[in-house]
Amino acid sequence: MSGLVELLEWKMRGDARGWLMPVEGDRDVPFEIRRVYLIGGTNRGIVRGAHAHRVTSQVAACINGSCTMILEDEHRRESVRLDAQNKALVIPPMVWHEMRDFSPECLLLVLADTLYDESDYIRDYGLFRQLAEHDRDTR
Ligand code: T46
Repeated sequence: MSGLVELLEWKMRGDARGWLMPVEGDRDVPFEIRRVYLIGGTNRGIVRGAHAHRVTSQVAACINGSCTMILEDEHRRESVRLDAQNKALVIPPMVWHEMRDFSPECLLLVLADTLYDESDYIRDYGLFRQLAEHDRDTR
């Protein structure tokens, strides 16, 4: 069984003037991008996320500072430190995710393949486990 953490390494193009990092839908992320959001101003002790999405796929990278992302599916719970602008994490649908240990000035960029829809969220952990285990049993 492969791991839950799938990282993408975005290419940074640099010259004497500094760097530029392009991110293109269907090329640098595994979907067409329909939504972009940024998360900032979060203190170290705060936990964000703590939900899964029914259908949305996302990719997240800390474009400043760092944070830890915890991922969980029906089989396993894994964590990864997002600590470089070009280190992007794939967050598939039906994966519980939490963000913790935000560094000062952390800026988390998230790209999604859907528009915002609250009904896509599973925010109840018990319900998430039930649905994930049901999916596994019917596969
Ligand atoms: C996720 C993790 C990584 C909107 O109005 N539009 C949006 O596109 C989003 C993402 C959120 N919102 C509103 C909904 C809430 O009133 O922004 C508020 C904060 O959202 P939430 O509490 O869900 O934020 P996080 O940091 O817990 O989770 C976010 C995303 O919502 C979520 O999809 O995967 O970051």
